Amino acid sequence: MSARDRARALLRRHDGPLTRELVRAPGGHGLGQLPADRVPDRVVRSVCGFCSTGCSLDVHLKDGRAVGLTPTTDYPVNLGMACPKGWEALAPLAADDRATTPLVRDRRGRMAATDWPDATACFVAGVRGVQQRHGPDSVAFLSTGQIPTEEMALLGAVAKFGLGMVHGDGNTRQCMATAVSAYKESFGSDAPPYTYADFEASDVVVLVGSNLAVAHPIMWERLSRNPNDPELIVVDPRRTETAAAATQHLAVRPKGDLELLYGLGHLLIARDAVDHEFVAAHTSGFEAYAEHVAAYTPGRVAEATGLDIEELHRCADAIARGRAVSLWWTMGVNQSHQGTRTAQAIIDLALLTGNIGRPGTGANSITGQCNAMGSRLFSNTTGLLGGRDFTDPDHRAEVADILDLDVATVPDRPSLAYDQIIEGIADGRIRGLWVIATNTAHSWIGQADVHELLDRLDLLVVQDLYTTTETARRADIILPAAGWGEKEGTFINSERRISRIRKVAQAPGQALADFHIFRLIAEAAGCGGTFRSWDSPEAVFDLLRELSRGRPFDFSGISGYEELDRAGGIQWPQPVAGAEVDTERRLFADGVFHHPDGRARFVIADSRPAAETLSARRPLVLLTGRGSSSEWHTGTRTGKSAALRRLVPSDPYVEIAPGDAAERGIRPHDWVEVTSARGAMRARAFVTPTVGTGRVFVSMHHATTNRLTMPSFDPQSRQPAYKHAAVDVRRLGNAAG
Ligand SMILES: Nc1nc2c(c(=O)[nH]1)N[C@H]1C(S)=C(S)[C@@H](COP(=O)(O)OP(=O)(O)OC[C@H]3O[C@@H](n4cnc5c(=O)[nH]c(N)nc54)[C@H](O)[C@@H]3O)O[C@H]1N2
Ligand SMILES: Nc1nc2c(c(=O)[nH]1)N[C@H]1C(S)=C(S)[C@@H](COP(=O)(O)OP(=O)(O)OC[C@H]3O[C@@H](n4cnc5c(=O)[nH]c(N)nc54)[C@H](O)[C@@H]3O)O[C@H]1N2
Ligand code: SF4
Ligand SMILES: [Mo]
Repeated sequence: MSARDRARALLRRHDGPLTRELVRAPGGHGLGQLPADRVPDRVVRSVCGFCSTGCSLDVHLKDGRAVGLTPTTDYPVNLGMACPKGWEALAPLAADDRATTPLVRDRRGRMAATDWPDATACFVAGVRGVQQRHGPDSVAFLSTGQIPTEEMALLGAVAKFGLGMVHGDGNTRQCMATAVSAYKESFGSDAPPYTYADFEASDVVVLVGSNLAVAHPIMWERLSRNPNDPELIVVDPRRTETAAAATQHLAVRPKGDLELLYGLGHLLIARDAVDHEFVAAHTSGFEAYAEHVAAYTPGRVAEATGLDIEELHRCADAIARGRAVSLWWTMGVNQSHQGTRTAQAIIDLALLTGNIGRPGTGANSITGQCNAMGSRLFSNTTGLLGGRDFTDPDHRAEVADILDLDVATVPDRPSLAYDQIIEGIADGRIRGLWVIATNTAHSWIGQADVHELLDRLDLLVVQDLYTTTETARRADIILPAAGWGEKEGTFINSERRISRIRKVAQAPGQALADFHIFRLIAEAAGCGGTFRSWDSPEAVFDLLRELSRGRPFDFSGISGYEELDRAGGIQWPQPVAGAEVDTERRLFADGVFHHPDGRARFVIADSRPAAETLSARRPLVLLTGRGSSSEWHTGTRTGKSAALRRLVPSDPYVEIAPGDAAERGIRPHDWVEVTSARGAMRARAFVTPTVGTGRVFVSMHHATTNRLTMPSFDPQSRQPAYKHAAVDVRRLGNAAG
């Protein structure tokens, strides 16, 4: 059979049917009031494809078509709730700008529609051509935390073991890299220890750099069900919706967290709030920690953080008194020039006070994307499949053995990280890039350079749902992908719960699940045989179970998809087949951590200044982040829902404090220009005291925000520091918008 015929045969098999099972009889949520054409004849259960909360959704099918959805009531995550994005999860599928055929740039520079055999042949010829001209390392890929684990694993395997790429990273670098490096060093493995029930079981909850009410609304709902009338301490320079609901809001100076956390350690030791038994039995490095924080006196910390000494004492008192203290962090910590050390200072506090392994406790990194947790284990980017190391010959041999590969195809060098790949484009080492389910041209830090660099590539392939993303518009080849709802696989949520997503709609035109696109590419590249056993998401799930065996996240005891369906999602680890397990489980109940000595480590460091200093010309700190619970990142999906669009401002806006606005003659709703040393953006002034004097906030959802951000990185995790840059704001004439 020719390559073209093989591709056609594969294609026929890939255009598979919708999920058949009747998961649950339709009912509940007022379905009786629906118009006749919306009353479902079947309901299929899936997990939401936006954030890492992992809410279960019952998708309504009528005559084989998805006509609506309702949040699942009997699911341990969301208990019948969903945020606006979850309710609108089907809307992005029907958009006009869906990529429906492969597109390849022709000789005259225009994108021309073609079929899959031709597009995959062009893809392979393009990749091979660049590799032949500039060396095997000159083509890299950028992947994502937003496709099923089975697809990520296949992508990483085809790219590295099939196409010979060495370099690949993903958007989880922008997001979770810091938590990964912090956990690995402190606990011995990447292991977020909590279960969502912990939100309800604490009597003290500390949120550091997390706007939970906006970014994780259903976790926020879980927290509001806490019956203990908990002390809620929010550490955020801004008075966010989350901070406004706190019993203590510590409006820390941006990037002052490390000093604050050491200052709290100092005060807790002074109060003898140390769990000596736990520290002695289960940790190492306490003496050095105690010595280190001795220097972080309340006076010094107040000075460094802009907080009052009384605020520090009040916070330490609450933590000291707490019986079950949980500490949670998100991007206010991870996206910092010293993110890893800051995350570890949070972990230090949990260890110090013995707040780990019990209900309502933990040092808990909240994840971002629906399957960032899957990408942390199986994306095969900077780490080898299953949390392994490319440079370790035993690890390479293990993977080759499980996957029946020639071990010589497994790279023995680690990959460049995202920022190094971008740098590689700048210095000519990287000439080809394959971008899957991420929108680099909008979301990467320091956007002005990135646009120019993407345009400089010999080959840019973008695999996305849409032809119109900032990145797709620069592509030489667009591979049209099916989206959430149009394919099968599993996600892993923030609390380590593995759940299924289901095919409830047909992808439009020739669009295919990423899984099938990777299979077609392997076939076109002549390495289809290597991946013969990877022939369905469920078959890959079996390979992943094998790859997990004996690792800290071992889920080899899950028999397969059918068991996931029956249990309604299962948290890792699950090493023993057939074991009766709780639906809500946390790690480290036995006090045994993943370092060889079984102990968790206190890690300490000195605080360093942020990369960019403020000046008379640029006296304001720029903070960026999520704007509302109705917007998702670069807006390619949420922007397609009329209902969600109505819930958000149509113009870009910048939050600025009343004093800072008055000083610049800026009135509410004026058009202004925000400028940094790298670029400028226009926005409406949203004059509000919540942002704090000397700071401005711009949401990441605007295409122009990352013109302003300053490319600087955490040295341990290489995560971008999106939340600190020096800027100024000036008023524009009112017609300026
Ligand atoms: N609606 C919606 N929800 C989402 C997403 C989305 O795009 N839209 N994205 C998902 C993803 S991928 C992620 S990673 C998460 C992110 O979830 P979060 O991290 O909660 O969201 P952010 O708004 O990025 O940042 C949180 C807060 O950090 C604060 N901050 C900035 N600098 C500092 C600092 O120096 N110290 C402290 N303590 N705080 C600081 C900001 O003011 C902001 O309020 O959200 C997920 N959920
Ligand atoms: N200034 C600033 N910038 C930031 C942040 C910040 O706080 N401030 N946060 C950072 C963080 S935490 C994150 S996670 C990143 C997110 O940044 P991105 O990953 O760039 O943002 P998304 O809009 O989620 O892009 C996902 C892309 O994948 C496509 N897609 C969706 N589903 C599928 C699928 O199933 N298959 C394929 N092939 N494509 C699909 C979508 O259409 C979209 O184009 O942004 C980072 N950028
Ligand atoms: S909270 Fe997250 S997982 Fe739940 S419905 Fe909203 S976006 Fe989806
Ligand atoms: Mo993220």
